[in-house]
Amino acid sequence: MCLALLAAPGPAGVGCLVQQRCYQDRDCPTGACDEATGSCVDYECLQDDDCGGFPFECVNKVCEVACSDEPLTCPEAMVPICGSYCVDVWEASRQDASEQSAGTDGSVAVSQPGVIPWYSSDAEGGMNRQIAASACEAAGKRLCTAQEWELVCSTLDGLGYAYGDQYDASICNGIDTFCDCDGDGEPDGEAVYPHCREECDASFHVMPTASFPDCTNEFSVFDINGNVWEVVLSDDGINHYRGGAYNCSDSERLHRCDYDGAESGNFPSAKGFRCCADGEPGS
Ligand SMILES: [Ca+2]
Ligand SMILES: [Ca+2]
Repeated sequence: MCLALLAAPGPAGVGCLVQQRCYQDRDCPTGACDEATGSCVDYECLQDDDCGGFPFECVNKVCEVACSDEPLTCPEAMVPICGSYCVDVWEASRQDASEQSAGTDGSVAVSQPGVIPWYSSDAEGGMNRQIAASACEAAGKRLCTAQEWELVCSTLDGLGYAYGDQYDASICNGIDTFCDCDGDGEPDGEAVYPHCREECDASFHVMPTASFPDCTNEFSVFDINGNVWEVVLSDDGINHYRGGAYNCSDSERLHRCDYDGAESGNFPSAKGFRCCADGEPGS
């Protein structure tokens, strides 16, 4: 347990913070790194572009979301966000994917329920922002930015997870979801609890998209937390994955909407994506 000394700013969401320091902005999921002190500080924007552009704007040096009331028409299997952009309802999959197989056709990304998503655990190029972006572009879409992805996950309410602020091991596909704590050889269903995997057997595994009907939010997107990580657009030369996966040893932390799974060595595994698109004004 880490009970004290948390008042000092530090890398957010990393558990016990006392011995930790940040080295760059990506160590601070919701802010910026003051490299002189190694502390996370609130990010200060100067212009809207610093926040990612519409619907994100800079108000008094703080990035805020300013939605449009104008209707936006999205391609099939996508939903409009904030009158600004569209996002895939389901994690991306290959067009020959099935309930049992992720498929092999790497030509185009598809958003569909009930199939194994397109993902890779290969540390070397099995999945990255370039592969994901070109698969999205082949579908007439594009890769989501980090800001877009996080708004889809946390909504305008700034939630920790799509389904709420408290980690619930049974709602999305994480490492605790299939805990068998009563030892009857079957997953315990709604009786699973945070970090049960540390005490009980758990046959954690990837699942077809939309297998968890409550793993969604007001935008009606599915599996934004868990199942497979989702790479987002970045310009710092590093692959950034969001949302956590089915096999994260600390799903409570890594599934968070504000957690940035920046690629490092073999981390993360189970890397997938979902596409965004600009949409068409009007209904
Ligand atoms: Ca059981
Ligand atoms: Ca996911």
